Amino acid sequence: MAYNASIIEKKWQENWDKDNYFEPKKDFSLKKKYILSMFPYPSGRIHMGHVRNYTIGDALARYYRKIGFNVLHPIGFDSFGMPAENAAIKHKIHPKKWTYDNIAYMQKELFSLGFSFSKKRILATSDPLYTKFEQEFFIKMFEKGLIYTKEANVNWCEHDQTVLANEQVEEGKCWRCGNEVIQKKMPGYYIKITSYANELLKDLEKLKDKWPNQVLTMQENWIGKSEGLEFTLFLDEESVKKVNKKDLQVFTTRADTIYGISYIALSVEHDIVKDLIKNSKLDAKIIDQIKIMQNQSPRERQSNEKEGYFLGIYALHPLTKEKIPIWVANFVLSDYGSGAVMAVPAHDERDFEFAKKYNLEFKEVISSKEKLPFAQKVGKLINSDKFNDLDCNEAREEIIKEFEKNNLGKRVINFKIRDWGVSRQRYWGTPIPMVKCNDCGLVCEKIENLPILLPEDVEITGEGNPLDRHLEWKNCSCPKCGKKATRESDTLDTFFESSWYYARFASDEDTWQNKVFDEKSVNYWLSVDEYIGGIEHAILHLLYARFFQKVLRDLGYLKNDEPFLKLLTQGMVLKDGFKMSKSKGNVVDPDEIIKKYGADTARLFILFAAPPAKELEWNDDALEGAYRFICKLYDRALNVESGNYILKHEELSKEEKYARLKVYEALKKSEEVYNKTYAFNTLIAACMEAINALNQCKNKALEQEAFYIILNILEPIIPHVCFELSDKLFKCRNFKKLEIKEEVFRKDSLVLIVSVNGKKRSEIEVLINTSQDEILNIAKKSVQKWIQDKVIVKEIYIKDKLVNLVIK
Ligand code: ANZ
Ligand code: ZN
Repeated sequence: MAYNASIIEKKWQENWDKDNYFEPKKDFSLKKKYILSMFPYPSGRIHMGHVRNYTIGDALARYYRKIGFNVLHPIGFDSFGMPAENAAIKHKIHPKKWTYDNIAYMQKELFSLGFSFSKKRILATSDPLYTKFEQEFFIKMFEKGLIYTKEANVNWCEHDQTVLANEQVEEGKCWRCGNEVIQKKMPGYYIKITSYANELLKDLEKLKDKWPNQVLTMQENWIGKSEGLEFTLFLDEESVKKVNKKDLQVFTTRADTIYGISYIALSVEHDIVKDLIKNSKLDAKIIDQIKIMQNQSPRERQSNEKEGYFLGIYALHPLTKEKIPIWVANFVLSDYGSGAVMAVPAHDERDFEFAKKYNLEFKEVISSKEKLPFAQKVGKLINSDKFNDLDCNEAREEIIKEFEKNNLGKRVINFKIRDWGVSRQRYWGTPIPMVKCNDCGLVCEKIENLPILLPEDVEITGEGNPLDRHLEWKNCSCPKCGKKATRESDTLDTFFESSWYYARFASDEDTWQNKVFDEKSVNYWLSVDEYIGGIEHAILHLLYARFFQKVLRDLGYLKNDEPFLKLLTQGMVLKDGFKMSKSKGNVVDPDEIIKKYGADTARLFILFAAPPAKELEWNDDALEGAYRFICKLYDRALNVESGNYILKHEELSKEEKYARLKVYEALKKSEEVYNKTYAFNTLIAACMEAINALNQCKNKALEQEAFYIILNILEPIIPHVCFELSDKLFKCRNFKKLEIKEEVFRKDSLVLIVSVNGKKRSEIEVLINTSQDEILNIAKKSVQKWIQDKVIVKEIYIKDKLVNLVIK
């Protein structure tokens, strides 16, 4: 009977369904594993990246189930977001219909791949129940002061007509559509991720060696902690008259270079700059130039050539009281530190370039043999008065202390991370549950009125937010005073939804209707033990979710500090060297592969082609190869005879012993791979080797044992065919943890070194258990030509290692 994937796969998928095979057990005394692959956006169809993501997760989930763990392996859909609206505009189909049709289709596709997901815990983040609890979180966070509104410059994508969070701007472009992002002043809701900056940074230590280093470093840099001195600079008398200000604040991480200041640089948005412009204290031409810079995005300013203008005012050096010129410069960020830099061109590269361009002074204050500028952190201070000769690290401390003692400044910690703006001016999202009342101001919706759902009768044109035009929905009564009021029409950033779905999954589905999390269940299942997903979320989702876990902990909902104990970031799937994508026109449709070869082939290929973290280059020949391997496995296994045979290791031939060794090597490898390295490709290779070695063997008992083990090891990877074969051969549907038999690794014979007068002359192979006398005889024969005519004065035998003959 030839291998027929479609019949076998359909049969086993039905069997698994019937038996609720993959539902998590509700017995919390069992040891658990929570295996989660990042949930998909319902874009329409699944792609190869999904197949890879879920195959890796599924292999782990099936492995842990097999060795006795209670496994939670859920799936859902991240179903709010822009593409649904874009489809609505393009195809005149309602975003809700588009989304839920896609979900239905993709769900079918996912289950056709045999993924062992729980079917009882499927959710979509656009479901009313999900919205209800999400809005509850929003209100709890607002009441706790973790959410606030402000009008600020935001990142705006003209193409998508919406605001973007800082994390969603990649190299100045929109993370979704790639359009250049512009700045726009707008009101919006912000979440205080900054108040968790320290903990988010500190807890990265808990993830060390469990998350890829690259991800940890990216998060560390994004949070961007730096410690330094913030001090007050006083303006000289003349300048005070010009700007009506006495002083300004400066932040430096290099207090040790304080005697090297040659100018002060202010950002284009600094109050002093605005003041000078307002009061026309600058040359009209310069004002025009500054205004041009003000209208540029921070990114544009940074990437342009260094540019600045002298402002005609001076500050007094805090220690020497010398006059220092104050400039405005495009390289100074307005929202970092205090938007002002003490420039030390001798030791800082940016300051150096600027000083060179405008012919400003250089003052060297750290001795070094290198050429300027050297942003070095070693060396002794020079030209620094009483701090001369101190090591610069030491000097940094001493100078901060001096400032603190004289009340001139203080030690501060600055973070680069900014609060998370979550307002989106779009329809297809979770409505922000807030109401604006003329009398009461901003009021939270009442918890008992949740969820506030989207109205469905909207017209989506791509212009403006349809919720703004839907007056019936927008006009409401104030939850506090009952008078006429209006709803907030912005919706939430979809990353708000994806920040807590993992915790919702951990809650018992029987309680989903009534509460967001049932305590026992979430305390048992969380944290996620293995999280698998794309590196593109290194900051974005993975930072937001870590933040949410801590917030939900502090609101009393959850217990742990971190959501994901281990993280595996899978590499991209490429074809012809490029990421598979619709726009490149190089996609391979998983459905086609399943139709032609079956799900098991797709899964085997994906795991065999590359280790999970590496890029995977699509290869049609390798896909064929995977298919042929499964056919061979199928044929070969069906030749294994049933019946009771007892395996006696001693009675196996040399080839058979070798084949058995290969089988057990694969078994050993499987433990290492599933528990530690995830190098499934090496495990598959080991199984292939074992099957090849078995080709030479006739022993029926050995064949039975070998195929029992191989099917067992491969079940997490190619489950359908393995279930089919084990059922046929062994009437077995439950794979068990296997034992490693040491006898297999025991060797029959030994190789010994034979030396004469300490010099190696030959090697001999002897059977284990050979007597010492016999060994000496064999050894002597092997070195005949060196010992003939000589007298052996001593025979030394070191067990299992060597024989040495001393001759005269
Ligand atoms: C003097 C100095 C000398 C500096 C030196 C560096 C090297 P991090 O480490 O990223 O926190 N700085 C301060 N505020 C700034 C702003 N708003 N825009 C641009 N640069 C700003 O960077 C801190 C350093 O960046 C500070 O230390 C300051 O320059 C500059 F050899 O002060 B430093
Ligand atoms: Zn009111």
